[in-house]
Amino acid sequence: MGTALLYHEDMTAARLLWDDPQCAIETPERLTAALERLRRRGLERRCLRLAAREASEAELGLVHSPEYVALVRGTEALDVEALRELSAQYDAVYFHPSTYHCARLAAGAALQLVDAVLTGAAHNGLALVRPPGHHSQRAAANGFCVFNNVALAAKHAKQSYGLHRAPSISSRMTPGELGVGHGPFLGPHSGSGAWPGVLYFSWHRYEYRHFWPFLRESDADAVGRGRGLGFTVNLPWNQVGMGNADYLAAFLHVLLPLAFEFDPELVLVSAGFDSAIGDPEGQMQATPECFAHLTQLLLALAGGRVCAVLEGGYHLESLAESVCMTVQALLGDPAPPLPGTLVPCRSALESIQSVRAAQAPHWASLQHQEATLCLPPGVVRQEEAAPQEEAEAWARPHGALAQGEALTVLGKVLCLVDRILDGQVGSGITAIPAPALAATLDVSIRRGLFHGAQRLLCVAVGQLDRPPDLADDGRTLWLNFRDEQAAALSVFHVSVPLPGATGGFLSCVLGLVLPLAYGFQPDLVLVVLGPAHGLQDPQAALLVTLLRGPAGGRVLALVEEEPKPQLAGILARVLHGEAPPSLGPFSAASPEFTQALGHLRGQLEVHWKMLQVAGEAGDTVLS
Ligand code: X5A
Repeated sequence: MGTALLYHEDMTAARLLWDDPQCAIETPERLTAALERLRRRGLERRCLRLAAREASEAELGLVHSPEYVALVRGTEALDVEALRELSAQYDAVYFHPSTYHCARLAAGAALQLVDAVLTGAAHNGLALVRPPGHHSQRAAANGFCVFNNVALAAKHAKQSYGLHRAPSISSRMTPGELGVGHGPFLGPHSGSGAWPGVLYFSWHRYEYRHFWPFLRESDADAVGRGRGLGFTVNLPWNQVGMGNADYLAAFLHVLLPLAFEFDPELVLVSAGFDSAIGDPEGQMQATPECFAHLTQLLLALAGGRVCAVLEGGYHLESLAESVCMTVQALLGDPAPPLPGTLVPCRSALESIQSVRAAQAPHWASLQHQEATLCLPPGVVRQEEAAPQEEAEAWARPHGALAQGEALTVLGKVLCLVDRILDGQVGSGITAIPAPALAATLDVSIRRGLFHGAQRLLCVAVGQLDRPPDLADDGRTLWLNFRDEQAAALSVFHVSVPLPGATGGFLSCVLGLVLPLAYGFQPDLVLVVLGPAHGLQDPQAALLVTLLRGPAGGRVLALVEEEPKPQLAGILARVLHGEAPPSLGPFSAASPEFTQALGHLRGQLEVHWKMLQVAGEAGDTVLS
């Protein structure tokens, strides 16, 4: 098990044989640069290497017409003049005598990746392929694409594995181009019923339809038709220069709420890296680390069954780095922090607002608009603890920690906090005897700040009070889920009622906790599951998984020892990078809950910009 990496050297054979500025960026070096960098970083050898096979003509027929397949086959025998003539009949396409072979390998790699993941040979994977696929249509090449690799993968997953419901969500990481409007494929026309069970999400450079391929159906209000209503989700970018905060906001406020509600069994990613900084086609600004975060977020879906297939990406340096980041995340490594302050731009928020409005009728989750274990890269160090005298000194203000087991556990926790902040250990989890939990938390926060954490996020679930003499100086952000009213005592002290329904839980986590966490950029996250925390195991696992993102994986979970001893084990596994279990059937949040949460977000979004979901910020100011 692990991460599959699919590739075949033959896919570097196709190249442009004449002068065509539009097509010149789609070069064989794209693949070699990405692979080289994976090798240099030692990432390739951590993957399960699989040589791509050719898709059969029957398999291509899952999506393409026999006539079109025959036409592409015929290009193998054409001379340069004839190739050039044929290419000119399509928009932004070139054929080469090896195109048919390459395109069959590209499609075959996507199918093989799905096989590897759905048979359990791999957890997840990446297919490094060219030509790309997502622009191609049933009977036409388009935008450098010949066969629709990801559409074929989706059909194959449905047909060969009979995934019960919802086999795939497809998210393109490319803004570069179209992404939608591929005739009957993944896109608005899927509403005809051709693609039941597929949720299609695309973000793409659009610029109010002034960008290639200039399709009206790429806009946010194209949501699918008939039975497919709401299963096409288009997020058009109307300006270039979208960056990390914009992409992250799109995930937190559009893609992930819908995807968790959809609860897919498989995630297919049309991984276009023309959304990365420096790309001549995309003109966007996302830094490579962003792809680690986006991938990590997708891994929280579908039991982590994520299949990424390369599409665009034309800036070799940016492409190679971004591919490495994606693979690192697939391998379960913590994502490096996102550079800079995260503030989504006005235009991105307007796009997010329009897609949320267009999709709201179709998705309950949008209707709220209204035992000590140390984890990678360290070894298990169960025994390690701060010296007894030191633990005693830190325990002094708290009677509950004075002696016995509580003091022993405290010694371990102190050591763990230090190790995580020093980078010797990635993350940790400790079961704490119930009477000592609040005091241990208090001491952990102090120790973290003392040991050099600039910003410490504490997510406390259950009946836990914020340590009364903790300074409200912006170094600690205290988020408490407990059974009372939503309230923001300051922008660094927020209480949210405990959501009962999965929908309420997801809106809290995606719509409040993660935006605050990403905005705060903590050095350390403490997650505490205290008395009456009320979270089901999969909810606790998802919360902990998602909180790995904003703090470079530096998460310390403190869990009440009783009454659920198995919870610590589940959390230990997700901290190791395992996928969390599914939340189970979606249940919508209550209107009261939604309203309370909406009010709270409105109060906080002036300070915490990652909370925004509309072009105009709310007008309630909280200082
Ligand atoms: C796969 C891909 C872009 C075509 C752009 C034509 N195609 N201007 O990124």
